[in-house]
This record gives sequence, structure tokens and C-alpha cells, in this order.
Amino acid sequence: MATRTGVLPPDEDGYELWLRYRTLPAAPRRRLLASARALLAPRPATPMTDAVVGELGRAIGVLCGRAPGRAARAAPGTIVLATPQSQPALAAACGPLEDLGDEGYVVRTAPVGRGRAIIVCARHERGLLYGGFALIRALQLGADPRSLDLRSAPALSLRLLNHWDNLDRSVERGYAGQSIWDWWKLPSIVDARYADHARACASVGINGVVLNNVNAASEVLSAAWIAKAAALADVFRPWGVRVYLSVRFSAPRELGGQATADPADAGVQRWWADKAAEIHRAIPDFGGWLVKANSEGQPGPQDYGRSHAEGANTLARALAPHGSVLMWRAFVYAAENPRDRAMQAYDEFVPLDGQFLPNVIVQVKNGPIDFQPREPFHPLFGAMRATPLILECQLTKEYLGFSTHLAYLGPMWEEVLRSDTHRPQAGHTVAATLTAQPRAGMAGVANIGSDRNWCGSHFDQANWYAYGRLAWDVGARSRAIAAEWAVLTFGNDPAVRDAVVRMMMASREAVVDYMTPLGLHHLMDTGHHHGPGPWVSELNRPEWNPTYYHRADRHGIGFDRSTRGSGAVSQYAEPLARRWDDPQTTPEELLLWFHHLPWGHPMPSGRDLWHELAERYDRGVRTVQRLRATWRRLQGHVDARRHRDVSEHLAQQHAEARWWRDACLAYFQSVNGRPWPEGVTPPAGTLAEYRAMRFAFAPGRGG
Ligand code: BDP
Repeated sequence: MATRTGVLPPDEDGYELWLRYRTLPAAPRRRLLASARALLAPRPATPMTDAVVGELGRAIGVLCGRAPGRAARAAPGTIVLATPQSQPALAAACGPLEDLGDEGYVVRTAPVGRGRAIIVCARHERGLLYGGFALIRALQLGADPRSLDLRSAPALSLRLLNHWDNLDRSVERGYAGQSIWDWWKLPSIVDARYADHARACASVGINGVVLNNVNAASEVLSAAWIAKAAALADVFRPWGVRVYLSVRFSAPRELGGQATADPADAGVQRWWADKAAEIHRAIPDFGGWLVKANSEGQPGPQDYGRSHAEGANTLARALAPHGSVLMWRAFVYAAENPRDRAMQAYDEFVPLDGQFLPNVIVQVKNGPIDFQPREPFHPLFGAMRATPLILECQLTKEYLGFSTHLAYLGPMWEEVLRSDTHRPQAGHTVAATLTAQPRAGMAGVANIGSDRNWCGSHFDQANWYAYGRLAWDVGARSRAIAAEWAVLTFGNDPAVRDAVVRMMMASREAVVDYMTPLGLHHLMDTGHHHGPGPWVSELNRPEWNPTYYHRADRHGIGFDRSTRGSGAVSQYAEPLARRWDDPQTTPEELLLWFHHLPWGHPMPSGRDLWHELAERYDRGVRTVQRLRATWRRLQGHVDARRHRDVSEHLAQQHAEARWWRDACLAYFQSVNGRPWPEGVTPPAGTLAEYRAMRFAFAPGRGG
């Protein structure tokens, strides 16, 4: 890989994300110049058509060095934004549009007059918006404007970001600076960055943003905060992004002066209905509420002896007349409940299937514990067939190295979406359980903050990008998404692209290996969740202790969730339940999730379990070392500033990967008393040193 000109690309700070328009090389530039001389938009213009026309103008202006003019009619060499109303003949030439819904689009080069034009066609302006971004992306990726042929529509109607942002501007599990929402200055001072946030969301198909933390403050429903949310909604609207709020179940009491928050109380019901009406007056297209109830100390209907369905329905009834939705989280587990934590959400919610009002959507994390580097898919997918579900993923890497470690999460979400639930029959994947419902979706816990590069590191931007692309197309491949992102972010040198994709595709598995290999989970240190803490055993709630999850002792390691243990395996359909009940047929990557096995258990590699575990930890560290070497070779091919940023992050990741390996293996060896496995690097420090480490003021603790 030689630097072609010997001239380093200019420094970049990452602010532009993947919307980083750069002039194309000469030949494609000439082709685009000839194909995009002018733009024609439907009339009358709306804020949304203005947004897409503006974006196309900016992008094409840079890509080919000349901004397109405005066309008066469809002519050769123009880009026509067409709806069946504005351009019936051109729209007809784009094939049937009915199945595209309001958000789908067609982008194709079609004969117009004596030449050809680029037609972006959709039934609704929202489709034009997404089609416009698809066109820009295709051109950035090198598509020939003379032969475009794209057609796409999202299978999920809700494609949301969940910001865990507090009203004091701290961000729970946020590793990219303060909250991007400058609440104090809103609504009168509206940072230009909000529009860039919305543009970025729109460019990957994200159509809603929950503004605040699921551990919600009641005040977000005060008149002052509704006005702030309304100001953001005004900025987001032209970009097709609706605003949602997380609400606190006890708000009627805390904010509304009610004597109770009992959902069966008439006064409480009236309060929620009035609040919904007040919000919709300020934000006519308000999306709805998200609720974390009776979970980790949050108030909820069970405080009043009511079920999750009764609680959810009370709030949903308040929103229904306005057409908005109530998203109710299934992330529940109770300290008083001796059942395996992994089983509690299923226990609680499956019996309620069919009891929720039509505008309730139950929001389920990808796995049954909590966004761990690897979990099996959540057994609620496929088991709640009468209730629309939202798949909740975590973009912010609370458990995968904050924003310091390179971990591309596309493969993890792809793995979940493609998991076969076998409910009601084989082939019914998690993605299929979602798309079977008209009003289902995905929610991604945002990794965005006020850092100049948005996400705390350049590579973390890929997780925002990939999340949006997968929520739009649940069947997309994470490798292809990585390749797109690599070109959009680092330019179209194929050697750079391929190296970056290789790094990305290896990265998540590396984290699994050096943190929690072979199905281990929840080994991180307490509270801030930074670094290893497999020895932690003294916290009040049993299921907050890593020792609860790994159960390592002199004889063996792993959580027995088989039918001989907690029985969690039975929450899955056959043949999964049978397959995962037997260590011989359980995939290695989930082995210690479902089984407690002796340290001497023979593994497929021929090693025993202890040796295999150590080897996996070591392999994770070696992969990070390889990522560093690959990145080093890109010096001179990526601008110096971003190259240095990424190098520093990788060096830190390498050190922390070694720390994870060394601390975990030192601890497990202290428990099992076995000899150090041959060929595996011995720990650099002592267990006592690792145990003594403290991290005051680690980020992400929230308010
Ligand atoms: C856990 C986080 C905690 C969140 C919780 C949730 O540690 O900060 O509030 O998930 O999703 O992973 O509600």
C-alpha cells in the first residue's frame, strides 16, 4: 500500500461522520457533472423537501465540484425527486410503489426526453428523504450515476435512538462527553449541532429519538421541559425524526401532586391523559413515552399490586387518542426473587402476552441479562407473539470497553437478528419475530455526546451507522455495512477499506475473548463497569456480583442453566432447549452460559476447559495486537490526526485487554489451584494488585 502522491490527506476531527463529502476522482466526477446538472423537487416545497434538496445540493456540489441548479422540469442530466402526484409518468416508470410504504424509495436512472435522468421516487416525502441519502451514499461509494437502480423500504416502523441523557447533562453510560442536549439553554438557544444529529440519523434511516434517560426524572414532563423537547422536535422534524420521552411512573405523585401513582386511580389516569394532551399540543407529531418500571429500583405498577400490563395500559390509553405509542421495557429482575436473573423477564411478561393495548410495544434487550459482549438471544423473542416488540441494543459500550476499545457491534446485532427462535417453527429468526408485527422496531442506546467526534472515538461512529443501517434492513450483513462505513469515513482506497473492515470484523470477538470467553458474562467491576472484577462477591444484591454469574470454585466454572440447574434453557423452543441442555451440543461460545463444568472438561480443541479458557483470553489480546499492527500500516493513508487518535485508543485497548486477561486468569487460577496453562502468557501483576485497583470518577455513572 503505497501513498500515491506522497501528500498526507488533511487532518480531520471526525465531526462530519460518514456525511463526509469529498470531491470524486476525475472520471466519476465528470460522469456525475453530466448527470446532476440540476435538481427538481415536488411543489409546493416543504421543510422536508427543502432538507433533502439542500443535502443533495451540498453533497453533489462537493462530489463533483459544482452545485446543481434548480430545474424547472424533468430533463436529461437532472435529478428529479418524484412522487406519483408530482411526476406521474416518471413515478410509473419506477415500478409499483405500494409496497414501499411511506418511507421506502426507488432511485434509478431512467430515460427522460432524449437522455437520462436520476429519479428519486417515493410515495411520500419521507421516502424522498431516505432516497436522497441513499443516492448520496451510492455516489460516495462510487456507483455510476448513469445506471442507478436502488429500491428499499424498512421492515420496521420504529427505528429509534434511546439517549440515556440526564437533565443535568450527565449521560448514564455515556463515554463521549456531556449530553449533546444543552437543556439549560433550550428552548431559546438551539445549538446548530442538533440539526447535524438529525441529519446523521436520517442518513441511516433512524426516525425517532428518545431524548432522556430511562432512569427518568419526573421533571421531564414539566411545562419547562416540554418546551425544550418541542424546540428539539422542531429541528428534527424536517429530517423525519420524531421526539419521544422517557417518563417516570411516579410522576403523577412527584410532579402532579396526586396522592398516588396507582394506575387504577381515576385521578392518576386523568393526569396522564392531560399530560399526553399537553405534550401533543406542543409537539403535534410527538412519538410517545418509554418506561422503565419496577426495574432496578424504579417505581412501577407493582408498587400498587398492579401488573406491568395494567401499568402500561394506563399510560397507553392516555397516548392513544393522539396516535402515539407507549414503549414498556421488559428489563426487570428483582433482588427478592431467587430465580435465575436471566429467567425473570420471561416469567413476568409471557403470561401478559395479549393483555397490552394495541399502542403498547414491549422493549426487550438483545439478551436475557444485560448487553454483555455475548449472550444468547432473549427468549421473549418468539414467545410473545401477540405483542409487538422492540429489540433494544446498546451502542454505547458499557460492557465492551467504553469508547476506548475498538469493538464494531454490527456482527453482534446481526448475530441476534439472525438467531433462529424456532417459534412457531424453524427459520423464524429474531428479525422475523419483529417484522411479523406492524408496529415493531429497534432501539439503540445512543453513544453520542458533546465530544467533537460525537461518539468518543472515530470507530465508535461505526456503531451508530451500523445500528441505523441494520434497523432499516434487518437482513443486512454487518460486513457489507462495515465496508460502506470504511469508505465513507476513510475514503475509497480499497486497501484502506479492506484493512479497516478486517479490523472491524475481528474486533467484537476479540473483546469477547479477552473479557468473557466461552459464554462467561458479567465479570466487570462494580458500578462504573470498567475493567475486570470477577472476584466481586460482597454486593447487597446477589445478582450484582460477578461470582453469581461465573460460579467458579475449585472444581469447575459456569452457570448451570440446564434442566439440572436453573432451567433457563427451557425458556427456549425445541430443538434449542434440548441442544443447549447438553454441553456436548452447546456451541462453545455459549458453553459456560448454560453449563457449570469441571476445569478438566475436554474441549473440541483437545485442551481442557482451564487451558482453553486461558487460550481464549490470550487470543483476545493477540487480536488487539494485530489490530494495532494493521492500523500502523495505514499511516500515511489516513490523515495524521485521526491516525494518531486511533493509534492511541488501540494502545490503550491493548493495555486494558492484557489487564482483563491477566486479572481474570490470575483470579480463576487462585480459585482452581491448577498449574498455569502452558503457552499462555503469565500475568504481569499479582491478583492482589488487580483487586486493589480503584477508578474514582470513571465516566458514565449518570446523575
Ligand atoms: C444497565 C446499566 C444501567 C441501566 C440499565 C437499564 O448499567 O445504567 O440503567 O442497564 O437498561 O446495563 O435500565
